[in-house]
Amino acid sequence: MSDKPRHSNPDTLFSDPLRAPGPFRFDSDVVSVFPDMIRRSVPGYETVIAMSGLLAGRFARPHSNVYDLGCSLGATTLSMRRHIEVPDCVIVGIDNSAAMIARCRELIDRDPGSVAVELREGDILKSDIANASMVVLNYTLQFVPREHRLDLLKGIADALLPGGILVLSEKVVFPDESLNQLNIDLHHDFKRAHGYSDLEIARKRDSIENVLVPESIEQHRKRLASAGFSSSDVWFQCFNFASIIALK
Ligand code: GEK
Repeated sequence: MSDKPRHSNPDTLFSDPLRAPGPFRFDSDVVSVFPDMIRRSVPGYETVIAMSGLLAGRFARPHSNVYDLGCSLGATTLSMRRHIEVPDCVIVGIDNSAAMIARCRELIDRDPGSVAVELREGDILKSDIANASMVVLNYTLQFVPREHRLDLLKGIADALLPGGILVLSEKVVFPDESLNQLNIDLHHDFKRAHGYSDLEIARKRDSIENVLVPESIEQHRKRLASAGFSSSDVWFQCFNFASIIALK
């Protein structure tokens, strides 16, 4: 499976102690280092992206749409494109960062895959989602204000065809305080092992606080049930990063 990370500049965004970090934004600076940043920051990222492709191979239906919500540079879109074999299936990638979508377009244009890909610059809370056999939210719901999460998931459940699937990957918190702290510490060990300094880790944490709002696996599963999904469970977890599949 060739789901290797594509070339990216090394992420040094938080290495300069004299630069005030400010709240994290998906701007052109982040875009230029994004593949390196996410691979070194999210334990299990490459596995989740590769397995999203396998899931698409199984769940994509002919004459339907497959959505990649918060598609960033299209890693999930490209992985799914490699595995979808049914006719007349369109992958719709949506992201509200203009810089992300512009770069994503270049990468998709370069990809030889034959499955149709439609990219939209826009807010996933306002996007039309319909006739879906599969929807993926890989590390995106955590950036959506909590008060809008249920409505978004209800819209996804309504848009899914019978037998459709949602893949929801998130940073998570744990109800048990000791386990929560252990998983945070292990995540920081993971980042250190990938070359981030303690200063970079601390500055990124300050910058992303209040922008990325994680919830527990229990909270996600409860919300998925309220949104209309008949079953859900974790299929992958590494420290405080988990991926859930939910069936309509
Ligand atoms: C990957 N899925 O490589 N509407 C549209 N896009 C949004 C919104 C919104 N309301 N909120 C955030 N985003 C990707 C990684 S990154 C995760 C996803 C991370 C977008 C935002 O612009 C960014 O591109 C993406 O969601 C989150 O598998 O950086 O930790």
